Amino acid sequence: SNDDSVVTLLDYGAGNVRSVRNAIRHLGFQIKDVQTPRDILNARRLIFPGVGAFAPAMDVLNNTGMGEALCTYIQNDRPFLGICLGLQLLFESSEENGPVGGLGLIPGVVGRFDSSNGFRVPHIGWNALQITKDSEILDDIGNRHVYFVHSYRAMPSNENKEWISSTCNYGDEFIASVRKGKVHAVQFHPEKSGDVGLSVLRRFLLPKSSLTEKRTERKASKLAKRVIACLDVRTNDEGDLVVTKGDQYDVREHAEKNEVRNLGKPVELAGNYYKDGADEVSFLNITGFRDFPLGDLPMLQVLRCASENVFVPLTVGGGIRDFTDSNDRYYSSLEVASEYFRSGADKISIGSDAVHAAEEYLKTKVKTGKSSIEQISRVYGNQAVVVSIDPRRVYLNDPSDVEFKSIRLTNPGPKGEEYAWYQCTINGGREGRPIGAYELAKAVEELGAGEILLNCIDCDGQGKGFDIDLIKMISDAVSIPVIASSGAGAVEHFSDVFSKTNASAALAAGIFHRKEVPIRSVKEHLLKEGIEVRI
Ligand code: 1PR
Repeated sequence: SNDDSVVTLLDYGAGNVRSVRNAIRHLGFQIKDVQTPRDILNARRLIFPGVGAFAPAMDVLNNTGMGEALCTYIQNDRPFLGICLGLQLLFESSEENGPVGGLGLIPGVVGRFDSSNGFRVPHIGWNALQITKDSEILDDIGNRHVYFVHSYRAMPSNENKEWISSTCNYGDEFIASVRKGKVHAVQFHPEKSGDVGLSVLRRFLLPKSSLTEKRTERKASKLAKRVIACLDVRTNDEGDLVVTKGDQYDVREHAEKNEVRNLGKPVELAGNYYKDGADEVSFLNITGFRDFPLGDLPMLQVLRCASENVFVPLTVGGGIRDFTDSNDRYYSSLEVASEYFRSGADKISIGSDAVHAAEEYLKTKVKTGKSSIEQISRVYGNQAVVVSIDPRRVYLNDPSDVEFKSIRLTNPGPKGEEYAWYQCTINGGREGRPIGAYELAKAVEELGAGEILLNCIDCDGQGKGFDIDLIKMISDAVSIPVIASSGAGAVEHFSDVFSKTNASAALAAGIFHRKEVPIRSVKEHLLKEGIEVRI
């Protein structure tokens, strides 16, 4: 093969670089994997998508001699693109479980975002850049948003300012990209930033002459509110994996045959939603609590296929827990999650098992390190662990009737009840548990969840709007991002949830599947209402 079409990839095996691979291939390039330090020195161009935590990554680089090779390669001004941790490792040190020494090529310390000033950590989502110098690979970005997901960041200083090509604002002004000669690194994820991200990769991969100059206006902005399309997936009675959608979690047709509602094919719908402007796509394997997900090869196949053409973050949930199969083979929830990550997921979502873990934690006040949330977040980072809450409203006349946090309702209950608490459920709403959504949210944040997907069984599929009372209560209680879910039926419901609560994202299913409102219209409406979105 022609050398020009080959890209060398440094994947030290710590996590999911499938999306980077998919994006490179999508642009028509072949990948050569680094096996030895020599492969780094011989690369024509090198992409280093850092994944996982700083310290283990540095251990691998130091123990294999790759770190030294990387330093030589970069000091010789050879074409390099670092992504996310691949940017952070270039600095002197990081505070992540540290201080831990880095490659030391750029002056500065990588520190944690400060959540005390009301900014949620991790910084997850679409943000715009302030481009400070000519950086070539960023030339198509203009004021469009790119996707970030991280809890640590490097800050601009006098010592490193010659490196900085763009910054971003999130509580602090932090370094979004660096560039010196042919060496580039970005804190955001070009492979997850849709078209604009692919253009960054293209500009790095293609020699300058083959690109047409394109400059747009540069304006900084703030973190965009995300619009997420959700695909509830299950096997129908014929054994095919279909996208389905319930009313208050009931997915049966209630016609003569009582069959599972079939709204289309998962991979196809995910591709459509990506093209229509979804900021993320979620797959929930809604019968995962029954079937062992690693036995669920079709779902893994769905992820593999979807991630080839969808260049925004993918979340998958359903059945993530420790499991012993019929042959007495034990699988940890970490193994289950790892299989999902390898197949193309960027985040995994835990429902039922998070409820068990939170109940246990509240009872014992001890973090055992053994829960699925703890195991997975330790290896893949908090940002990769979403907890899906499936609460049901329980009406009350008097808030002191329960030990759980209750709220005064904006709209009283059917018997005029003025209060409610939100009871967590497991197994797709089939079983109520003695814990409220508020208590669960706080507990899972402490255990290491990086985001909360907040459903509401009462509102699911009703198209009457989100449960603003619930979403306000939860998004004010935690400092991790909250995704509002259940009940969207019109564009106004999205502006409502963003103007009345601190939700970071809104997720919907039925409204998109039934093609009532395209995602694009939701975004246009939000923009018109003065809410920051990625267009
Ligand atoms: O418990 O870890 O195995 O995870 C199971 C996952 O599957 C959980 O995230 C749970 O929310 C989900 N799930 C289980 N049963 C159902 C069901 O519908 N019978 N679906 C289900 C959850 C809720 C949302 C839905 C929104 C928006 N669906 O995902 O997409 O409510 O819908 P709308 O916009 O149409 O109102 P585990």
